[in-house]
Amino acid sequence: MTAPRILIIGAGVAGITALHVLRERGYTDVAVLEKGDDVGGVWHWNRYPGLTCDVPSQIYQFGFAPKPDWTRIWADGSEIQRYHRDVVEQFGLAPHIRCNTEVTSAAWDDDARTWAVSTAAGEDLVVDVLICATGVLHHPAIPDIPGLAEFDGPVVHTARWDGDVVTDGKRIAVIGTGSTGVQVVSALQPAASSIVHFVRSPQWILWATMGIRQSRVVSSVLRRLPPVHQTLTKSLLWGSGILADITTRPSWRRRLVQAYARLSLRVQVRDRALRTVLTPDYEPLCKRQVVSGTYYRAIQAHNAILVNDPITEITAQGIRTADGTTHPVDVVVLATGFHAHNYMRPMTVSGRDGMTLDEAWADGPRAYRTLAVPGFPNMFTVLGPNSPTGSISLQLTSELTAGYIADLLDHLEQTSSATIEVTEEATKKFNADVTQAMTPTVWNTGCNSWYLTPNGAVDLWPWDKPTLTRMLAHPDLDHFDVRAADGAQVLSAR
Ligand code: N01
Repeated sequence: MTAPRILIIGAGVAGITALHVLRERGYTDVAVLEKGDDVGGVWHWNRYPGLTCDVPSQIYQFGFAPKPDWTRIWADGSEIQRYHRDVVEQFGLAPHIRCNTEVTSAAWDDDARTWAVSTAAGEDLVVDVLICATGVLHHPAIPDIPGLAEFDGPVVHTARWDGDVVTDGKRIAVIGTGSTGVQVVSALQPAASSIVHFVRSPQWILWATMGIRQSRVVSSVLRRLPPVHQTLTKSLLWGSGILADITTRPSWRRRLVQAYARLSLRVQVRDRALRTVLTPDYEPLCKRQVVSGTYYRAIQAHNAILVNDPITEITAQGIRTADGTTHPVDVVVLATGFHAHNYMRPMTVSGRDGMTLDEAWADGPRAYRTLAVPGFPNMFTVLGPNSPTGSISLQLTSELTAGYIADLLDHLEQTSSATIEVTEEATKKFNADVTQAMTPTVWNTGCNSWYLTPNGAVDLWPWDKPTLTRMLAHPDLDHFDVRAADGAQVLSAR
């Protein structure tokens, strides 16, 4: 295959990376379709008050687009979103990206060996290669609470924040205690009339001062001296690699971080009864770790109430809990997370012999090394199943994955082949290795988190960064079935 027509779905971190890498590798016929009206993915969709990235900005950036002059050590959502727009402009990616275009279905045509793609606007496209960069935390989970639709005021999910909703001076309810719930409570509490935080499961919260500014002097030095900036970034990336070690294998370092999480609660919450309510019944780090320097102060403020009684009903005026209390509120904020295992669904995807993705994933999402699914030729995922969302840089992972896909496409060109599909055997072996390696991870120590698929598997990368880098460095062509245009198998040269 020469000059394949490539379609990338999604213009978030994964899609922007894939587009840039493929262009750098000489692929010019690349289009990106994006459902939203802007690039940025989660950073476009999430605009709730207090949105901050809890990964240091100097490593929350593309390797190909270093930014020395972040204004904060941990940037807020709007600065990260501006960075994504700037990268798209700076690298000339904009002409390839079409926003406001939702892909609704993609079907593999066995005869033509192409993908037939349809959009919500009724447009039909034909491409040779499909890359799904559709994100993980994208589909908001709306809780099934009786009466939610009857509430007589604004109800807003954090991932679809409505800037017109007034929260200052209002009685606010926040449901959910993940990273988002903790950030939004901290941000809304100071100006609220009252804020009630409904905590079904408390989270361990690591104390860190998130608001530190990066001084202009530092920005100027990093801008003028790229080697210094590179050294800083490399050091931080090396340090962040420890997170993968801590989470995937028991060690003294894991115990140290866990002790720090317990200490963070103990030191900041002196009231014994409140501390008991805020103490989770599982190990720190088991869920996606929450980091905050403000939450414990906010929840102890005079206008804040923590409620851990289960919610039974939402009425027109408030939220009722199992003990019979009704908490009157004006605004309900749902910080209730995402359907994290949907990936490209609800798009209808059908592969070879008409097999749908729902059928292929009937037992939960699975892929080969996060990026290919048997039965779906010439289709790839970036940040697909078992990606290291809990431990390793997603920008790095996206770059490695895109490079790997480019290697596969190069192979198609070099062998004049038409299709490439990962084998069932290699995928089964990879998934068996994942299951085995997941045993000693902290995510597997008995908490309920969005990392778990409905059938209880941990949908994360169970190894460290060197393993990720090695597995995504170059394709093992023996794990792929390569075919010529007439369907004849093309054997690997090795
Ligand atoms: O979502 P979550 P999130 N009644 O799934 C509760 C990333 N992120 O948006 O634990 C009552 O973690 C649910 O309770 P329980 C980060 O990766 C990053 O907060 O199921 N409660 C839980 O407390 C993060 O992990 C940043 O018992 C209900 C909460 O809702 C990921 O996004 C910032 C309920 C959902 O927590 C998701 O975080 C923000 C119900 N019916 C987010 N249904 C950074 O800083 C659900 N809950 C990078």
